[in-house]
Amino acid sequence: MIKTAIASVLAREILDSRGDPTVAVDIELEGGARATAMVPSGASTGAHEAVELRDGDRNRYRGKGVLKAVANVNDPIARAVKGRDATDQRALDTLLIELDGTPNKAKLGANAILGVSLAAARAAAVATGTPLYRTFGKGTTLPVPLMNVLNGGKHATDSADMQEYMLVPLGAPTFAEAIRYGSEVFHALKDILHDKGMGTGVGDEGGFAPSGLRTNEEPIELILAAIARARYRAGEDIALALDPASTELYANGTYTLAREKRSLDARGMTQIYADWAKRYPIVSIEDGLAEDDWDGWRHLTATLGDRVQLVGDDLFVTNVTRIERGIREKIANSILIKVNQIGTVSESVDAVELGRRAGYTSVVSHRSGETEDTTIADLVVGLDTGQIKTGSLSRSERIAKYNRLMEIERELGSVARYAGRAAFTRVRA
Ligand code: 2PG
Ligand code: MG
Repeated sequence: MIKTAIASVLAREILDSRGDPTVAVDIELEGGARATAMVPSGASTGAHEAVELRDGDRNRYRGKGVLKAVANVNDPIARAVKGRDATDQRALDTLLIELDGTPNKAKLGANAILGVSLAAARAAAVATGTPLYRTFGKGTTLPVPLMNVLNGGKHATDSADMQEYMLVPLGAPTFAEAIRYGSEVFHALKDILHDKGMGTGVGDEGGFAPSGLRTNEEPIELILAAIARARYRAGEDIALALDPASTELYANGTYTLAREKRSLDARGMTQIYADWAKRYPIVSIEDGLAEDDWDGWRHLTATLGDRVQLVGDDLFVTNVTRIERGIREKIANSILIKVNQIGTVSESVDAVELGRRAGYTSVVSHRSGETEDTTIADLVVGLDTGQIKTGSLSRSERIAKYNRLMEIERELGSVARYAGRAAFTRVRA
């Protein structure tokens, strides 16, 4: 008997941070090791993501139940993976991909497949007594957190059109200090919003979601004021990152900023980013243009790609085929890594490695619908990508990842290194 062979796999329906159903998978290995993984879920999803299987039965959870995905784990997948070695992630993931047999995991569901892939990784770590991050790679770098302290777009009701305004504490000496910087600025921002009579309720990722913003630039000014109030130096201690999630702003060749009653083409949007990048310490812009606006992206990359990290999220969907096209056509210079966009651990690793060979950075990312699962914290350390995006400084499904990273930093002790400014290879020192 191999102790790390899979003995049983059991899925169940749980709730995510938005109160919508998602998949949890419990795995037990022959030697008795057990682990659970929980699958995240997006709101501003890309059209080219792997399929998230939902039941569609309007009488349960408004159609969002995941009983079909659960059943797919409990029967065809469980039968196929039983007896397989959980420590051979690549072989297991290949088996899952073949069992599904579609290019986008439409048959079994990426939510079913990912639950098994993640749970196997976690169980293998337990069985072998290895820290989870070690099962993903040799990295000892703690990532710079991209902290989404102001939520707009699909993650809030009446806030900015653009989805995410993030703190980037790249000047901190350690990860734990980066968290402190972020927390202090988060609270300073709350005070500023309160003083201005603006709301201090939070959106899906724990950042403030004030109504009454006049422009999409105003959040930047508010955040810079918060950085100053917390006595940090903007650009030196803390830079900024944006995720406009502009696929959501796009229709028929036009980007609409409803709050400003403005419509722009890709060049107009690029102009805005170029102007902001000149006036503000912005080091990273994700999904500055829409998922299939390749021409626009080419222009954006040619205009800003030498100065600003340009991250493809909906553009690349953690999919090597789309990333390969991007590299070939000189589009973007960084990849957002979301495990549920592609559906297995191994394919996520492939995306990072492909990017690395082409000089693209990678940002490991949560989804707006999250759980208490912290696997991505270990993934980013093991893979050594140097950047993570996992939300604001509130809501425990976000904080759980930060707490896990602080634990890893302590555990690594003197070999731990904080990625800091060096993680942003496009940004001049
Ligand atoms: C994004 C993500 C995570 P969602 O656009 O980057 O912040 O949002 O999970 O809703 O796609
Ligand atoms: Mg995004």
